[in-house]
Amino acid sequence: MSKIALITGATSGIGKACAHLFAAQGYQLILLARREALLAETAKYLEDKYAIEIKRITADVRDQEDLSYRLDTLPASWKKVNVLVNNAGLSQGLDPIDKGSIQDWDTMIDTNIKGLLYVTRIVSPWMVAQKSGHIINIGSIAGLEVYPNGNVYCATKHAVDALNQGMRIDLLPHGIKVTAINPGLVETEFSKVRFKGDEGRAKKVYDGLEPLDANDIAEAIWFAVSRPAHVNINDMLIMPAAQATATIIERN
Ligand code: NDP
Ligand code: 8X3
Repeated sequence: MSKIALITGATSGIGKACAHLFAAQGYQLILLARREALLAETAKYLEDKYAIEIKRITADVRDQEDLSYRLDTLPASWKKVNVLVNNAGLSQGLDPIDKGSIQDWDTMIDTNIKGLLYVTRIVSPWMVAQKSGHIINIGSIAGLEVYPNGNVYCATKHAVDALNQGMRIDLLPHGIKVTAINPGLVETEFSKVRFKGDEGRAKKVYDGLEPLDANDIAEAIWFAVSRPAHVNINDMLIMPAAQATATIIERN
């Protein structure tokens, strides 16, 4: 059987670009996200184009019980996951700490930290049993720096950075590689989601610069995954050429 990659957040942006790239490399895919119709559309396109098999998991990474049920009931042959891309994540709002929405904070913490942990807790024992695997955690420049009003989103991505390091230590004896991919500005649905559908505000984030696109990040993920067995990329920080730090951006 071909290699298997499980990609969370596969309906859009970086996760969807990864699904396309891994499919092109002949991987069988387990694609997970909440929007069933988009998941089905991507899966059908890739199955037809690359003659690969795809399992769709319509699930919310915050719902531990449902997630557990859906992943645990996969056939045994599909649990031989070679690559897990922990990508599902989001930002909600951009407010100072004294004005932040508690609901936004809960959503980010539950998705970016707890959701990533829930998926990892289910899949990592499968990798331990087979004594191999590669976990790719999608962090961010926001996990290495803190910017004004980024407070809770930055905290969740700092947590991803810590978890990435912790996973690497704990899974080292089991032959499992762990890599963080930390992007700067990537134009996806991310800002539309952050600003709750305000397309004008979302577009302004990328005004006057050429941001990364989702495929730039998928290619970096593929680079990490395709290294020889004795090489691990611990982490990678990838920025648009016009962005030096989270806040220093050259706009024309
Ligand atoms: P998108 O909004 O385009 O994609 C996010 C994906 O995550 C969607 O497929 C969405 O699917 C999924 N998702 C969100 N919440 C959940 C949930 N509760 N359960 C399951 N799936 C979920 O954004 P990006 O592609 O940009 O974001 C991907 C990752 O990259 C995130 O972790 C983000 O923090 C990170 N990142 C993004 C950067 C950027 O500038 N865009 C820069 C640095 C990091 P659905 O809605 O169907 O569930
Ligand atoms: C997404 C990049 O700078 O909007 O993680 O936080 S940023």
